[in-house]
Amino acid sequence: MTLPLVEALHGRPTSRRPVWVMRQAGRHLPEYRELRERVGFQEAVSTPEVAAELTLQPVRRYGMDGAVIFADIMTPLEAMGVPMTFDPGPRLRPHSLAEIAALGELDPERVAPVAGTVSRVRAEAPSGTAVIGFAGAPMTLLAYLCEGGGSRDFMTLRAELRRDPGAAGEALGVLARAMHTYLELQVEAGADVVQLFDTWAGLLDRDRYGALAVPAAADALAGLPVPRIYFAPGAGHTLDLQKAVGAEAVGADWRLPIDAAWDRAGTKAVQGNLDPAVLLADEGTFRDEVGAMLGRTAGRPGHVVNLGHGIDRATPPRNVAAFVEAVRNGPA
Ligand code: 1CP
Repeated sequence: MTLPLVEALHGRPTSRRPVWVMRQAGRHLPEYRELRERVGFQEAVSTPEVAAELTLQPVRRYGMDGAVIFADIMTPLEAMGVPMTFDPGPRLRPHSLAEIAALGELDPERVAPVAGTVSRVRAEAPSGTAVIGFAGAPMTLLAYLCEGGGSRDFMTLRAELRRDPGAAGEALGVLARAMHTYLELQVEAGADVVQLFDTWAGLLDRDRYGALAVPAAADALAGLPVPRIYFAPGAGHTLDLQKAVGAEAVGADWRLPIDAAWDRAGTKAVQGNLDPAVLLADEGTFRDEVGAMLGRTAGRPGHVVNLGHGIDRATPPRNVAAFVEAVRNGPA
């Protein structure tokens, strides 16, 4: 059975436009919050039965074309020996570039629970639903490691990239190799698609983005035998550089019209790009915006419908259902 999500990522025509939502397996869902009252975040990620259940909750509820594995971009770093907690975002000790380069390789055994989740989800998901594996892009992982957690502007990262670009390149190389291993493992376990999240790379200027973030992301994705999505929100100023990552698709945030973002990137496929805030509005309002977005790519195979970033946790589930229905009833 062909998967609409996979077909679209190859730029081939599909009978329906595939749709899924970033952060769909999370806090906007009452069934997620109910389960998380009993199970901590890290325990959920490292228990394949629980992680598979959380992955499948939104698929059952909405009939999404993609099931994104319940884990975090920081999960493989924990497996590489970086202690952290989640509150709700990751918190860890700030690391020097030399310490990051010394993290070495990822031992696949230590991320075996994620592989277990992937194979469970592949076995349990509806046959037309693609299983989406993912990793954090090296630059975004470097940002969390240098800073010791989330930050509005990741000033430490931006300073470190200038202080010692050579050491930054080495640290990125180590992270790229580890994420390549991690993604390979997910593909072997049954992932049909992979996505690389470069959430913070958009904070960089074009020079550093092109010289450091792009080659590291390309190395993480090189040679994987499934279609690949590269997503760097807030990075419209680098869309023309993103093609060199080598992914079949780029993710587009909501800041540019989807066709403009797609043309700038010049990739086979594009994913996005409704503003997540739209789903907080009333249904009449967002139906118009969904229609306008679909109209911009009508008749052009290769559009995977999604939001321009993760779903907001205050989003009413009925609006997500209405969004999926509007896509299904829209032009192919
Ligand atoms: O309390 C909770 O429920 C924990 C919140 C949470 C969840 C549900 C975190 C902590 N991570 C996750 C799951 C998660 N994270 C998924 C799988 C579920 C899905 O997508 O449906 C994925 C793909 C991620 C990826 C992720 N984690 C990104 C990249 C995506 C993006 O939105 O740009 C980033 C930047 C993170 C870091 C992170 N982990 C958690 C939080 C709250 C954050 C972001 C905020 C911060 O940096 O502090």
